[in-house]
Amino acid sequence: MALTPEKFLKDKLSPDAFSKLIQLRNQKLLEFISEYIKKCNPASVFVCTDDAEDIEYIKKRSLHNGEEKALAISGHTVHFDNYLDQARDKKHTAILLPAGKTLDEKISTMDRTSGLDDIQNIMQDIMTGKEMIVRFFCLGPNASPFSIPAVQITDSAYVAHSEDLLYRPGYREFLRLGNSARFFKFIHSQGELDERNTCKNLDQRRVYIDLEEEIVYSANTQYGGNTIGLKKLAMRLAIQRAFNEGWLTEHMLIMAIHGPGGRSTYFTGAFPSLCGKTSTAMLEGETIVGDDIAYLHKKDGEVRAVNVEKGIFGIIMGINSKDDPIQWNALHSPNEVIFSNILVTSDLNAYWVGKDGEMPQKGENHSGEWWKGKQDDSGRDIPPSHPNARFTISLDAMQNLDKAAHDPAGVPISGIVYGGRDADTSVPVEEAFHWNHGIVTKGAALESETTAATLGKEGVRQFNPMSNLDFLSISIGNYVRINLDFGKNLKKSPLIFSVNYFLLDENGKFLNEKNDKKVWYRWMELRVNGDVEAIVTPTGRIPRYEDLNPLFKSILDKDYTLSEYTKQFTVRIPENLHKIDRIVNIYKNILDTPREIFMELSAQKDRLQKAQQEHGDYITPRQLS
Ligand code: OXD
Ligand code: MN
Repeated sequence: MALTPEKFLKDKLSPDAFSKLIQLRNQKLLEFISEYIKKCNPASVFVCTDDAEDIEYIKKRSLHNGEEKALAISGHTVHFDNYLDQARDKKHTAILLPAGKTLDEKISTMDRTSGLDDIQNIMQDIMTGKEMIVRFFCLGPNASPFSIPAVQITDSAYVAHSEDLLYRPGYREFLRLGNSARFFKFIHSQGELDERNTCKNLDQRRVYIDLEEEIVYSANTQYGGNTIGLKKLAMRLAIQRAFNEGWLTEHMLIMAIHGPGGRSTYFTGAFPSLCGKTSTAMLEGETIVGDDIAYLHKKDGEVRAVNVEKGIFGIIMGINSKDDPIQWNALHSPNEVIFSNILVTSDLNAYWVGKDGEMPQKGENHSGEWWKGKQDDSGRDIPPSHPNARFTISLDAMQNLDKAAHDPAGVPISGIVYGGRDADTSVPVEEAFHWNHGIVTKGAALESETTAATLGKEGVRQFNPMSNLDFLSISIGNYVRINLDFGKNLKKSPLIFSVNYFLLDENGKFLNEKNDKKVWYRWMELRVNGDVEAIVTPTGRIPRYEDLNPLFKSILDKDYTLSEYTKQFTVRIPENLHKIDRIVNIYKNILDTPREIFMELSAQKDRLQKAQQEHGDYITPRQLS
């Protein structure tokens, strides 16, 4: 007769580990853990509670296993992923769907039965000789109606350590909820490792999301975006839950912009990876709630949001003391930081592309021993750090953490921002006319050029609704529909904006500097509070020169000229019309596209064509005011 999970666990685990699990009084949890101990067959199991000594054990294990190495500054470590495991593997990531169910072809899916067979084979005995770690987390603030408890099983102490910096502790949450905990489940194994402690069997790399059981499987990979279950893997599960329950899971930062008289106005912002999301959330003078994933609920007619995380898995390329003083300080102070895929110099310091100072001539990086001029197998120079090299740090180490960051009730949202990597179409900042106009033309129509955050070619313009395409577990049409519906019955709707940090002039030069965004956010803050007027264009409302000029002076000490303003805010009619055609064609092929999409896009096209007849292809703000 098969043993009950309790009996199996009692035989298999140390008395200490068993007692930690049994205290949680959750049968489903015991079943899940015992099933994967049987399957993965680890040599031992460590159950990690929220206690400091358990957490310390994980950190020590990571160093002991060689998954992380200590650097010169106290608390800093470095981790390397395999040279070919440096980003999210979209090709081997799939949502498992039961027979007969389909999603749009832009969402990677797979038949559930074949997917489960495949992953169960891969997971068989995958932890032989290794220690399995079981950890508990809380997605969102502790004891909050927004939050979702989660359990992570992994054989990587690096993954478990990263999650400690990134997520709120969950053992007590499980204790509090007992059998009523509706939790997400994550099971990860890095599989066999090579002499550098990086994954050997990349051909067996898999990330499968089983919506039915709310389990995510990840195997033969170490890169955080593929392995840190609670990050982008949990997001797919949460998008489905949000859809079923009428709230939103978004790829969004949350921050407070500090306007006149010390007022705090909260914004969320959605950007694809490597498009300035973290640097926006970190703007000097403002305060951060979160930089990547938000849950949004409606409460008493108001939109409120929480940061699902409590730390940053940020892109390090380009961080320098002038543009990013807060991150710079945090990365140079003795606190816990895990660097990944940077260059480590012989004196154990971290170097990355875009850091202040001279580039070292040699060191260790994601390719192993590195020297200036080293080339890969195809003859391309290997940069000192990978463009997707990261740092993992707790937000508590940041001077700019917002005072409401851990509030279980979330923060009230007054503005929602969408931005992508767009060389030629949208102006640097623009307000939508109303909720549906914003959701459709700024969010659902978002396009961005691909970046190093995912494997594959960079710089290709891609459709990426709300910057969330990679993480959707429901159809695109349904996803846009819930965003449209979310705007109904609000006492005061948040204003919706687009930003574009990547606009180029006719010679391919950026029209803005990195820090100009400080001004755009202060302008949006003034708009939300009704303090400034705006100019109406066919695509939305843009700032007046007379409002931006003093903001540039006071915030950046810059003399912002009328000619810069005119170049940046000229409405580019042909580019905007082409974009509408591209987006309409996409939505025509999506089954359940809400009709509001076609209505808003067609109205925008009419406005653009009318303006074109009156003013020509390129219309300056002066012509419209
Ligand atoms: C991330 C991503 O790591 O979106 O946040 O790739
Ligand atoms: Mn992200």
